Amino acid sequence: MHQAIETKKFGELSVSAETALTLYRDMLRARRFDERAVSLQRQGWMSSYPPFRGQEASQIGAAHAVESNDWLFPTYRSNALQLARGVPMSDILLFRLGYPEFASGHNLSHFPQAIPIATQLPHAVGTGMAMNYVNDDAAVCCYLGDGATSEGDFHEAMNMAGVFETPTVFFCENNGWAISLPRHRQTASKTIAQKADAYGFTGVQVDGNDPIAVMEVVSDALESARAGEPVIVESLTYRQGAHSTSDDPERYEQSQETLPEWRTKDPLHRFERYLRTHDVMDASDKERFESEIEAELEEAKSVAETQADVDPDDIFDNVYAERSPRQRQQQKQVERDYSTN
Ligand SMILES: Cc1ncc(C[n+]2csc(CCOP(=O)(O)OP(=O)(O)O)c2C)c(N)n1
Ligand SMILES: [Mg+2]
Repeated sequence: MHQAIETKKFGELSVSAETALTLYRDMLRARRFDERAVSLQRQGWMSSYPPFRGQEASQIGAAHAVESNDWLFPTYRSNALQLARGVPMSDILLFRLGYPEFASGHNLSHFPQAIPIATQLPHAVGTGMAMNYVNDDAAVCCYLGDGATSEGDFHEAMNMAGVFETPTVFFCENNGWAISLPRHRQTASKTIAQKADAYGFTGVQVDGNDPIAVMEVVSDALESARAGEPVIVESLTYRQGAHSTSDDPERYEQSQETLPEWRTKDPLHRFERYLRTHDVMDASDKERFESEIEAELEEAKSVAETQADVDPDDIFDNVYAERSPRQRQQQKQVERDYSTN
């Protein structure tokens, strides 16, 4: 039953030193962005933020595998992925401040972050069907968490992808948690990858703390998807921080299953040690990256702070062609709330 599952673990350096250094830089950049975003939220700068600390290798590895014309379907936790894909830091900050996505006009085959769990998956498969209809060789990579695999949307999307042979890669970041629910309470399946068996395609597990392994596995998966065989990649990673800045993991942490040490180790520190051992980078590279990233963060914050105030009325746009009576009622309520503040 499990022969469709392959496992790849941290191995030999199989990419050029230049690529490895770029992966490291992107991971460091994502880590510093995440730290700054949490700190800004704590200062009251934005109302909430979902940290991805611990998932940098997984997301940056996956971002480096997709081609520029491939379609991405991210979630609220995919900020590292979006940064590596070229979405400016200021766009992500502005989105958290309530502005529409991609305020800078970034437009690289990139769907908005899905906040409702798993709703992006049928959309991703539909986009894959569209690629087949128009004979476009772009593949579709959609991102989901372990918790999303309990949703009907996940199973419908997997089923359609298998039947219609859509060019879809399901990249599942298994970070051990769906808010306070540990992975072993989410599904009785031994692995998430094996769920592919039921839908007639391949499932692969990868060490999500190894950016090179993730990049290779996702590249292979995309190649297979382009040839008409979808793949689900289960990236074994770990959420080091809280689910969101409104969450307190100390209240449920003890319910975690026992995870092996490699799983909970810090991917950024591990990759840095690995690159230094292989003489791919030294302290001066890191210093240079740190100062470039700090300048970029400052610039992004000031871009976000100098935007015109967001118009609360925007939330009613792009829902229906014409506002329904209920929406008009809600709109009046918003107007009243804002005028009294
Ligand atoms: C349809 C829907 N149901 C419930 C929620 C509330 N919710 C927000 S995050 C989350 C857990 C998701 O866990 P997982 O898919 O593992 O992603 P992670 O947060 O770990 O990245 C839930 C249940 C939601 N956003 N959408
Ligand atoms: Mg999760």
